[in-house]
Amino acid sequence: MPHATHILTNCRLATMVGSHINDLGLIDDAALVWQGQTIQWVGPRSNLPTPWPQAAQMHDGQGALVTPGLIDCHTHLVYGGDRADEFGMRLHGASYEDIAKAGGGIASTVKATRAANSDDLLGQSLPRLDALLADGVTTIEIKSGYGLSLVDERKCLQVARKLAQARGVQVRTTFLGAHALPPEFTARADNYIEVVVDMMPHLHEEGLIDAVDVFCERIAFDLTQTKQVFDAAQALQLPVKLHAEQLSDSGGAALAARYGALSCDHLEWLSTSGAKAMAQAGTTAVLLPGAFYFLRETRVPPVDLLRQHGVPMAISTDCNPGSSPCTSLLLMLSMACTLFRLTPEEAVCGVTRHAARALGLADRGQLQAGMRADLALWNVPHPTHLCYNFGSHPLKHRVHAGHWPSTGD
Ligand code: DI6
Ligand code: FE
Repeated sequence: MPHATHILTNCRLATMVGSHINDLGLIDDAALVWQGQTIQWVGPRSNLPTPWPQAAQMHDGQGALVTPGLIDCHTHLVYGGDRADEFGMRLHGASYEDIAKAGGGIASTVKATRAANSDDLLGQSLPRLDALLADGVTTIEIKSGYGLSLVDERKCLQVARKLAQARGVQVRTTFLGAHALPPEFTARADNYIEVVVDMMPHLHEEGLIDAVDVFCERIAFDLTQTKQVFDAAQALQLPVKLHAEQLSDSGGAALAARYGALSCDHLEWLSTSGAKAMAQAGTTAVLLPGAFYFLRETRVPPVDLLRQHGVPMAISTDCNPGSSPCTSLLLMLSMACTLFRLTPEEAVCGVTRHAARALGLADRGQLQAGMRADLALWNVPHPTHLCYNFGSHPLKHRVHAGHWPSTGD
């Protein structure tokens, strides 16, 4: 049976298409046509060919603003337990790094994640996913990294895939075996990296890995260890990304750029040479204002430097229990503007067009013929409102893979 054709009118489109990397591509009184899960036509309603060649279902946008479905390109959404106790400890004076060094931090989430079975993990992760979907998210990246053994990493990646089946959302999985040193490898980081390298082909063969990431930091893995993981990824033709320069300038961004990384993420301590290397390699910068806020960092990522070198900036939640227990991508838009001084145009492009790029996905993040029909319809007049109001819930409808929500959705 041919796929149904849909025509949406009475709306303002923010297509994110334009000659400048941060163009909103606004079209007033627009029409958008899709068939199945693919956009066929986008433009002013007055230019819409009529009658449309196929019978079509008509949808009244009721004056909504329509953007591409949002993309949360950096999350650690699958984990067991929480770290509210550590939040309390930090308010009593301990630092994030102190807690990590004392065996808390990521290690405590690893313990809770290992103890949970798949169903528990799915049950704990679904409400977090649902909150993101209620913010108009249609694609989400989920990293492993709280299992840190073959069975537990597999379990987390499988849960990530199951989340996609449970809800109308696309999930991209990233293998972050090199997130932290598991307790059984204390003082044996090099041995653990060998284990990570060994896990990779198995998980890849099972179809569980779309990209590979490393936490390159003084409290995690160094440049040499990062390189070993990247070499293994490259041998499997898997794209890489990196948690780079979050707490110090470790030179991770330049290394990742040498591997043609899709993205370098965090980047508060990024140097000029790191930014240049990213620009040359076409690597996207993923900024994570939730982690900056929650850890009370004071050094903002060098946004002017990234602008100067034309490095596209994506924005994401970093949803995780330790440094960003956040499930609102819209809140990140507000924080990216207020804390990092991004313009609203940059911020909205950062959760659409540039977030797609950070995941290596060329078929979404913009509204134009040939792209996926992933849409978010908003009860606001202009994209700036998505950044300006914080704590509000302006989503009207979410269309994933062309599925118009039925009444009551
Ligand atoms: N950087 C982060 O901000 C998170 N992981 C990482 O590599 C923190 C994860 C956690 O504290 O549980
Ligand atoms: Fe992260």
